[in-house]
Amino acid sequence: MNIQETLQQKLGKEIAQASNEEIYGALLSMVQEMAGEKERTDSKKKLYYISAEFLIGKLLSNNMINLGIFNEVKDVLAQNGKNIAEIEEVEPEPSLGNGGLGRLAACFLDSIATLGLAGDGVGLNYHLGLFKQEFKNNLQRETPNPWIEEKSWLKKTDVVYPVSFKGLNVNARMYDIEVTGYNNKTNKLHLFDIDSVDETIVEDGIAFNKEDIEKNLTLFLYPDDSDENGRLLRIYQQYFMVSAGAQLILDECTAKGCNLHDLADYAVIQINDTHPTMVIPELIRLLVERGLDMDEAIEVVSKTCAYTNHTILAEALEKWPVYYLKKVVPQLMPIIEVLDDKVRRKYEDESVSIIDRNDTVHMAHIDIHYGFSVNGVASLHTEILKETELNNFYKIYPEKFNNKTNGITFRRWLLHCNPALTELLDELIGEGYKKDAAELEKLLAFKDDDKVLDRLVEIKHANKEALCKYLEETQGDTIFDIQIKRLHEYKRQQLNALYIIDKYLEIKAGKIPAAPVTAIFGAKAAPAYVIAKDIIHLILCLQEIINNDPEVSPYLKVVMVENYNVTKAEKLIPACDISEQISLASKEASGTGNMKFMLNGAVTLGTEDGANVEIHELVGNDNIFVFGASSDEVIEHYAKADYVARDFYEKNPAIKAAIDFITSEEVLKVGEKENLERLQHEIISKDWFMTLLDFDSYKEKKEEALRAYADQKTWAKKTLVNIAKAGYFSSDRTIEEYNRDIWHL
Ligand code: 26V
Repeated sequence: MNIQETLQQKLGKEIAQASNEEIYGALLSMVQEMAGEKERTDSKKKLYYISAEFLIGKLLSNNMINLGIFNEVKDVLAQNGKNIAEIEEVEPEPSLGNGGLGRLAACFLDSIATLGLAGDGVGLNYHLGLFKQEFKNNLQRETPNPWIEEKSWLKKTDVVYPVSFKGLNVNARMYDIEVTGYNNKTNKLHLFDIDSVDETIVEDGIAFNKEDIEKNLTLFLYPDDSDENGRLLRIYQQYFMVSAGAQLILDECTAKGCNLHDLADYAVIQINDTHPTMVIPELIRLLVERGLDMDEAIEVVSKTCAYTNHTILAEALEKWPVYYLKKVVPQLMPIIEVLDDKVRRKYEDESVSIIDRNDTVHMAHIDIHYGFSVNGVASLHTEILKETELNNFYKIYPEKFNNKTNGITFRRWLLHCNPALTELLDELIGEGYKKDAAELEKLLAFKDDDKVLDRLVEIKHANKEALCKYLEETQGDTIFDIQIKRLHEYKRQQLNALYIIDKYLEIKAGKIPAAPVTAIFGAKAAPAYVIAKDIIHLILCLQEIINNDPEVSPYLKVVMVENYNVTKAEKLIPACDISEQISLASKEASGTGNMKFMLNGAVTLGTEDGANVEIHELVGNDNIFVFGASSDEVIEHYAKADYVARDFYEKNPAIKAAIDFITSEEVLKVGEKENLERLQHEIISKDWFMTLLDFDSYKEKKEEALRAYADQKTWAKKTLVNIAKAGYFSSDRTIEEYNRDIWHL
């Protein structure tokens, strides 16, 4: 049966007669069957990628691309008067992730399957996911994000594992999502869930009874942890995930003939940040239960587990009070005590202990002592781990530390989101780059080809028009300057906002900019992160003021996209001219948005931070705009505690004017006094992430970029070089390195 016939059979009617919803349902079931019939990757040893987040995005088009049927389906639909883009819109986006860490896990699953490696994901099936963001009165409001519908990619399985908490026994049921490789076999994403979860306990935004574990366990990703019950719930979730995951791993290995003494020959577990760290003591516990002695169990587990660090921010490095662990998972405490004891007997240095003097368990320390590999996610990040943040561990275990610079899957972030650019590349350099991303460099041969440069400009222009249509914005011919990422002070959306105020004040004073700019933001702030929400408030106020000011809006526009997610990123990234990557140097572990923008022909305006450093090395000085203090300088400022924001405020008139504007009459008219004053005070008197330190150099570089844009030919050349050099950032390359150095599948 061909695709047309299969679809009509599933629909029970002609395609032309069916609604978009019906067609989506038929396609989903067809694709699921095709993926299910595909051969599974299999080998003696298998990778388990355990992660609290998998930010997988919509799956229909991606799966059709990977199965090689996308174009055929698109044509069949078109012949029947249906538009694939409208059908894509019917699909809800799975809400299983938060930011870069979760999206990275999703890109990795795609590459693991594409490379034909045996590797499954293990995580949780959050029913309401990460909150949905709404804007009301220029403020962020959080609501639940239900995404699981009757027809879904989730397949309920009969696999159920018992999980015991103190005074509570529950069952973890496994749901599976097929992970299709590009022209290859398939793997699985296993998501554990509890049958008794009850969505109706949520009331008033995202509030719910945090103590009713049987009903709330898999409701939300990162439930509010500003009180003790919230933090306990996080521990319940983490243990539920790793206990079920560990049982699955042992079952699968035993079924393949593993005798548990040789577990490391059958399984390797990649621990994605510290959320799944309890898998280490839990596996030890299960192995002892199944007959190994404690010392051997510890050794076996240590040969099986590897840890990835995704941040150096102290507040994100998880630490749990012993007292919490005793309340939720008392069975793990004796094991964690043994692990701590062994460390203490070997190393006097208090800073590497697992349980500190305040009876707090440092999760990352468990990973480093009892895993065989520790990796950072970009070369600067790994260097900082080795030389500064984890230096005491590096001195003990230099052989464990390694770098794996992040990557992105080109199937989603080029083939799917930018078909016009894909078509041009196919025509110019053939299709080899889809499997071997390094081949993108062939594009450099066209660097001086005016026709090719014109085509690049046309494609960008069309993508910008498509974005405007999607956002229901009018398109003037402006520069699209985009900053999309989680809202955090270290990422410095506030620096961008201060620049916008500065520009606004200049225009009001009669200084007309050379080129009109549209500043686009997308960001969610964690519900309990007060200053982050204040920054969103400021940006929304600026949007209202500037866009409604006829004197200013012809030259400057602000667009804050509501509920930024993967689907929106797929529309925003291909339309971008300037990619804002302006974190305080040393703080952004890698960034992956920076790579997606580069691949789609945007030019980076960024600090020497995370993978920006590697982008800079690849494209050279002419094709990137770099500014700001270096990571060494920043680290020194912290060490000396000599950065004083107020000095910049008092001595720099442009900075002072921009900061004063935050509580000006104009802003207070559309905003909340309390929020704006709090933010202003924070910037003047604290500014922990040194926004003001980089203000002048940011402004100067941004102006340089805006001027450079005016010369369309030279600009197009920059975009071409960025695309051509992006091959290094394919997650296929990253996964090959993980496999070569860590997994050995
Ligand atoms: C930590 C915590 C702490 C408790 C509250 C909830 C929560 C949620 C996430 C995290 C870990 C954040 C780490 C993270 O997302 N890092 C990002 O990882 C990306 C992939 O490696 C990388 O590109 C980004 O630079 C890095 O910020």
